Amino acid sequence: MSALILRGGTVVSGSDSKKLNVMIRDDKIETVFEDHELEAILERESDAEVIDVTGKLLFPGFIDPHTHFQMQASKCVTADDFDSGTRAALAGGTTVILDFTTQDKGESLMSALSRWHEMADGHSSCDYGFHMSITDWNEQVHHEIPLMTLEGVTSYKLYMAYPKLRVRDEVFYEVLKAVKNEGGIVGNHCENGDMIDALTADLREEGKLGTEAHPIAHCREIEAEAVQRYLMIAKLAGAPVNIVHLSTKAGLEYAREARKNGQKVMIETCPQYFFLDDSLYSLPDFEGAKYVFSPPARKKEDQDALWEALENGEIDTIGTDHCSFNFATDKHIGEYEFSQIPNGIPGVEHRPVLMYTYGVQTGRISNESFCRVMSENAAKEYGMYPQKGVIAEGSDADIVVWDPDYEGVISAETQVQNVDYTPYEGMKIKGRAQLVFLHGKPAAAEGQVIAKGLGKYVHRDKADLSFRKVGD
Ligand code: DUC
Ligand code: ZN
Ligand code: ZN
Repeated sequence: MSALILRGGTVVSGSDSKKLNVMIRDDKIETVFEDHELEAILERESDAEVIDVTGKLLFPGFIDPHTHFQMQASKCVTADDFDSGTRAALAGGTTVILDFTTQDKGESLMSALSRWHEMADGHSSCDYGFHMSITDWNEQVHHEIPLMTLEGVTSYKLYMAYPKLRVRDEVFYEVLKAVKNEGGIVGNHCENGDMIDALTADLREEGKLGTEAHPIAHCREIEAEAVQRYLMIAKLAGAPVNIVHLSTKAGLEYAREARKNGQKVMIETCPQYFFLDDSLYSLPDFEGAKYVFSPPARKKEDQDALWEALENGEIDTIGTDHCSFNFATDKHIGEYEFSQIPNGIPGVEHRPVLMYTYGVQTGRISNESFCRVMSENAAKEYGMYPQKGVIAEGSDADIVVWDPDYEGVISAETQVQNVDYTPYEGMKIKGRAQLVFLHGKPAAAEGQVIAKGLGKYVHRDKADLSFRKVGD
């Protein structure tokens, strides 16, 4: 098979950026080389296709470690399934998504995993893997944990909230110990479910049923206490932990303290916690429902704390929690009471442009930090490195040719996501994925998918958490 050469670009990794050429053969990166080698290589590879990417940045394909595609809520299902969700991801430069497989009560983990494979296999345009959400823990499920490792599942999520999903603290403790033995990692939805229920009951009694009640029922203390409790359980279990979708300054401070005391704590946050605030819940005409997700959008003080943490390298990964519900139909299920609004927002398509525009272009983070939180760290934490997360010899040829100068505006009208709004409507962006290679093939260009259905299941290995040193 003849080679493909990307010539003249700047290859970005988590540690540096260098002007380098990249040669792809079939689905792998064959070599990365300097200009002085170009002539000899072109002579040897006389039938190679050469694409000039001068002035562009080359990033390893982005990884979104947090999506919910084709997720069943109590009265509806998400607008994006694996078909549209992975196309939207790819269009924006994301070449791997990790979705949440959720065990039903009484179900085996194997059965839950098979259901997710059925939804995703043959329907995906970017690569995908699965975290496992355990909702019903027992001895049989315990024995399935090593089996999950063999199936390529090394990360888990448990919930402290949501009646159908949440598990008791002792289950957290048991799962943390079992997953630690497998070299995996457990994430937690850090919200105190009992207190959400109690505050919701109070709000109902007071007749406060509009969207502005959502951030009250899910107030900051609800998250902070859950973070603190999770860290205490992890300490007793002697296990590393992942705090997913962290939204508050108070939660961040607990995580910092635990790190200082020697615990291995991974932190994920999401674009919505940088860009959206709780004033949105007071919008007229039920518009606030577009922003009903959990944990909710917070206050400026929390946003500032998260930006500072990102700048300091304290945030490991940025996921989207993409969970799209149409405003015109699904969100209106909760028209008479906020607690009935299906929780979630879209974001899988726009995460790269948002974080690049408002993170890199503003000078808050470097291209290298962007590379770490958008790709490299997730590849390591979730057992995919160096197959994913780096442009290097032998890695999968998943490459984003990034145009740092493109200017545009985010709009639902032009998005690939199959949902009737975007929470980022009208936001200006600078930079975008001009060309996206998946397994060595051009799969998306200028915001549109050009090769559908190339996505494969990523069989993942143990977590490599060495990039987060104990104590930092
Ligand atoms: N939060 C949401 O808003 N939706 C899906 C799951 C979650 O944790
Ligand atoms: Zn969650
Ligand atoms: Zn989620």
